Amino acid sequence: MLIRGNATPAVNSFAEDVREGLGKSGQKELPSKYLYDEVGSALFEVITKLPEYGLTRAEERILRGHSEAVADRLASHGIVVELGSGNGRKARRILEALARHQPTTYCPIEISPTALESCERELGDLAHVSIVGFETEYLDGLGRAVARRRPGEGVVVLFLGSSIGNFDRDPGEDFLRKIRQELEPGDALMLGTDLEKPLAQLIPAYDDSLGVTAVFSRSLLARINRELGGDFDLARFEHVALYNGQDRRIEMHLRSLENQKVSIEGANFRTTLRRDETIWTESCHKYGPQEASEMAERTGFDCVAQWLDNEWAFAENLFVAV
Ligand code: AVI
Repeated sequence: MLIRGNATPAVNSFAEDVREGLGKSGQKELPSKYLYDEVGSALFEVITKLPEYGLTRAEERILRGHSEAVADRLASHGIVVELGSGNGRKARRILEALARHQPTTYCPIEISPTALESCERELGDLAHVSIVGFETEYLDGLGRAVARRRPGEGVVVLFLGSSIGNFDRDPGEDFLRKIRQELEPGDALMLGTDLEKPLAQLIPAYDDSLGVTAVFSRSLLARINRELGGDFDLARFEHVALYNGQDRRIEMHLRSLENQKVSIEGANFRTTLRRDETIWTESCHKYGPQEASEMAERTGFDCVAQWLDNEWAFAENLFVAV
């Protein structure tokens, strides 16, 4: 079942966000959420398969190896809500394990109807699992999924893939607090956090040899051209992934290769870019292994378990709402 919500950010708010981000007097920026339209999400799916990007495979190994242990701790949790499920593939092991204890409802939350349809295709064969997808923003969907709980039934929220890392640290914790507000004590949150690692490994993960991440980043300019009537010449921008050691994050930027003017008719906006000036498109924060339990403590959870991958520094953290 697919329940539609207020998913589609209005063209107006896209235009407004673009105008605001590119109109800044200092560092120009574009909100990374606009990278994940149908085209960007398909490109991100390819990124997850790249040899340089070990994050997704690390998380899959952990989930494959430890889903039974998770399910044993969460035996009364019959509702699984995944924030940003993509095609739902990562939830399979957890759902299989939980459904061995009781019938389970899987609620993927996505702004993309195509992703929700692939969840149904990907997971429709699971015994004792019913799928109720919500095409809406994360917190709206979470509230609606939680409202389906029966008396005594627990909820598990999956926020996987280190998506928390795409928030700045303080707003990320605010978001965890908002998740907590939707939950009851004893409900759980599985939170994936990508860990700090040597730059020789980290930089290529965000600047791969095939250039897929560069295309992904530039796809945001193509989206502005398509949806807002922009005239970005994509060939005049180069993808840059740099590590900000103070904030412990990868920053993805698009660097202007020359002095240029850009006009975005649908946003009623014009700007100029100097040669080497950048547009900041995404941040990917990295964590210390102990940082998740500190975040849990500050946001109303207890980190009751953590699993690490042996090949790629990544942590899957199990939080329980206190
Ligand atoms: C979606 N998110 C967790 C990815 C990351 O690693 O932060 C986004 C990404 N951007 C470029 N490569 C991956």
